[in-house]
Amino acid sequence: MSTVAPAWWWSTAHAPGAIAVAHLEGDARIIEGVLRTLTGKDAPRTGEVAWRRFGTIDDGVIARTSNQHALLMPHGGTRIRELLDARLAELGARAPTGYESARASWPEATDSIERAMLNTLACAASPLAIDLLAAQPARWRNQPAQNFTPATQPLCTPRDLRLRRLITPARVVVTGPANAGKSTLLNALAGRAVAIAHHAPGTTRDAVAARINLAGLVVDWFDTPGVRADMDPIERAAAELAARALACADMVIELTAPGLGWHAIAGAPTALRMRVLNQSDRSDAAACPERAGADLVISAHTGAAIDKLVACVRDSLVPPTDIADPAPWRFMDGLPALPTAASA
Ligand SMILES: Nc1nc2c(ncn2[C@@H]2O[C@H](COP(=O)(O)OP(=O)(O)O)[C@@H](O)[C@H]2O)c(=O)[nH]1
Ligand SMILES: [Mg+2]
Repeated sequence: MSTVAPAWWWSTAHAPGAIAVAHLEGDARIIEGVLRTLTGKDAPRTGEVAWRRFGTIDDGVIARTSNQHALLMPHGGTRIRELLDARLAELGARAPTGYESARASWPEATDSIERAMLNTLACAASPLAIDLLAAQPARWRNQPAQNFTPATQPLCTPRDLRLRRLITPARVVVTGPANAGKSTLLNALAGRAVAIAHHAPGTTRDAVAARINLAGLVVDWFDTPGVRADMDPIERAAAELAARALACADMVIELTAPGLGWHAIAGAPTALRMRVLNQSDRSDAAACPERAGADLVISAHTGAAIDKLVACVRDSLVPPTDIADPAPWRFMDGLPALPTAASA
């Protein structure tokens, strides 16, 4: 039996009203104990509604909507709410947190997993998340040993974590020598002038970031200033910002152009890496030595192979096989434990 404390929250606004509505949810025997101590009488049975005294605080109606859930409806005075909050806290109930807080937000959902999914959908950054999230309640319900007790141990697989990039944008950091075309590339991807692109070195005096949609995957794209010996204080500060972005990058793109060479830059050890040769439209691009080390050759000016770059970054961060995998996705912490091979 679960010993998780019951959750207690209000679904009416924190303002005076005739009636207020509060929810008590948790293990059936625990909420029955809480209601018995609060009212001095047995809790209503599932499906029943009863009038009860809430100790010396007030009187009102209790509706037992399910084994694990009851609605309490006292009068809607703010003082009554405060006193009930304090009494319920004394009895061990607490405000829902994390995974459970989804319960409060989606009363129309049929169960906890659907509420959690709707909560996540509401804050998912990427269009690619929509269908996959919508499919999750059915996948979790089909798990034989599932019990919906919030798991305390982190049970995320690498796939679970990669797929979370659909919800919270991954960080893509572009590095490379001055004049490689880093700012031009960002502007081309963003479809507008986000960064100043100019052939004078030191033009990017700020670590510019933009949230961009890479064919369904939304990422935070960081344009960094080239590092030079004679940087002024503003450029140096920008370079420090860039170093910080690099340290927590999910992906580092080394960008260069014909004649500028490859410059390996340190970054998060776990970051995915890609080498891209830009300015393929130039006449000297076909035979330049940088071509040999490039994963991809593009032109930020003409747009050549930009669609390939977009697909490549998207599919590296969130592989299509992760999306196609029919296994349930642990899209937030606190979801039920899946049966392991040993327990299944
Ligand atoms: N021919 C050509 N020039 C480019 C391309 N991308 C950028 N440039 C030019 O290269 C210069 C430096 O570009 P910028 O984006 O400021 O480079 P950054 O220093 O890496 O940010 C500018 O004059 C751009 O117009 C490209 O694909 N082809
Ligand atoms: Mg620049």
